[in-house]
Amino acid sequence: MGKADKGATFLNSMETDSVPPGCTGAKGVVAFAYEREYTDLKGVQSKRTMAERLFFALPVSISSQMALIKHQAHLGQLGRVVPATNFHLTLAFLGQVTQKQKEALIDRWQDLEVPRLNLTLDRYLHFPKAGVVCLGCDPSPIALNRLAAQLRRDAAQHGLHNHRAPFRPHVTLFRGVHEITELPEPAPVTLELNEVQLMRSHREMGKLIYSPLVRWHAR
Ligand code: 2AM
Repeated sequence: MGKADKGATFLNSMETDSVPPGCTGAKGVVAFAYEREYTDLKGVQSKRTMAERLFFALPVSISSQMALIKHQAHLGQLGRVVPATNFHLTLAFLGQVTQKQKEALIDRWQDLEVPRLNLTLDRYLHFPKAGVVCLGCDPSPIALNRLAAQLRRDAAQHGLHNHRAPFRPHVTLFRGVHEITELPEPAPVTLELNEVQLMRSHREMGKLIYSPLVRWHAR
């Protein structure tokens, strides 16, 4: 059975056109990513490597993006506003992934099963170390927890990012927020979740771009 027949949709060709000048790479390989979002990764991003910064995430529909934009407006200038096109719910951050690791990863997750569920985000969260303010929820539904745990365990077992903090579903609204006094009670937003994406994070002309490489749909 071919890869696409098994439920995963591959979106590689779009990626290869955006290799920055001066960067060599075979088709499908993109050569660098150097954002600095999290302190524990400082030092590794500023090198050019034949690896990509990848993560598994759930996309946010256009209607939910609209609701989240209202939350950003409601909260005001807390920090750098995350553009709506970059909204996502991270399941597992993988860190820098080589081409070989990426191929093996996609192979292992051919038959990834995506739960279909509604997730209500009902509280603002501030993660001071990461400097982000998010809309999130607690506790996480069992099906989502299980999926995040599987992806995270697999990543750690294969030499990729090892999450120490527990999974806490959230969509990041602001970055660069290190001090905060109090956050109000939010109006809840319900996300309809039915798709997982393997995402690549990179910069183009200084702009942070998240591009889906593979998509899996709930059946
Ligand atoms: P978040 O905004 O949902 O927290 C791509 O870099 C995405 O991976 C980020 O948007 C962030 O998701 C998540 N991420 C980046 N570095 C991370 C880290 N060290 N630990 C956990 N998640 C991280």
